[in-house]
Amino acid sequence: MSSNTIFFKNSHVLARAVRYAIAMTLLKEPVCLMPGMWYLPGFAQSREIWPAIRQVIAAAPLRHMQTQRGFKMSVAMTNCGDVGWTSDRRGYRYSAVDPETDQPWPELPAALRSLANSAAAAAGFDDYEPDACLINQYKPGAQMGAHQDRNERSFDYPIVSASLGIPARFFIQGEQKGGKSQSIDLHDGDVLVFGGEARCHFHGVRKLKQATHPQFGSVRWNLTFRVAQ
Ligand code: MD3
Ligand code: FE
Repeated sequence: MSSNTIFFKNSHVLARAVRYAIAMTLLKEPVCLMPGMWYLPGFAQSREIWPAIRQVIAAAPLRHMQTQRGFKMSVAMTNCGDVGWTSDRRGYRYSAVDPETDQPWPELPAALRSLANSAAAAAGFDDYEPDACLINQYKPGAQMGAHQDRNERSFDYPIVSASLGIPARFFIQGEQKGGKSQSIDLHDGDVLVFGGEARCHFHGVRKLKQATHPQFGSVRWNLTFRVAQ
């Protein structure tokens, strides 16, 4: 019997883990999943960037922002960088100050800047210098409806997204809202880069299922790096 034989009752679950491990160890190159959308499985080391995230949320606490229609978002958010994404009854926009404190957002920590820069470079975008990083915290039940990110001054720069903690199903449509969705489950460390024609596609996150991550517990974090100004 070969040394890599596996007998296990839940072999379908295990097979998924093994497939993922193989992808992580063999994929040295980013994968293009659709024009402009690059998948870098396991690119981010969540343990290495966690201190930077903790430092940001200590200075600018997570909050559930309101939509223009007055609904509370199920995702808790904060920002770091020169500007931060905020939403309230007046609408959404980038702001140089945290509206909760009227103080500037915390600086973009070097560990986060370097993650965004190296992920963008791996996907073929050189000299990526984000000026904003939105930090999203999802707990089971949280979701993000289909939307476009169009508040940035230019769409010439990619958006880099890093996921930490428990998995979530990300979906992406096209230029039209409600078009056919394509989905991918994002796991701890997975990075996506959206440039070119994927930059303005509608996208969102399905309702988060209960799960536990050994480091983060029942939480998912998502960092989105943007060139906003
Ligand atoms: C495709 N965040 O913060 S990350 C967002 O997982 C957002 O928290 C989701 O959508 C999350 O705006 C998805 C992937 C993502 C982010 C921005 C994009 C995909 C994108 C912008 C344009 C196209
Ligand atoms: Fe988005």
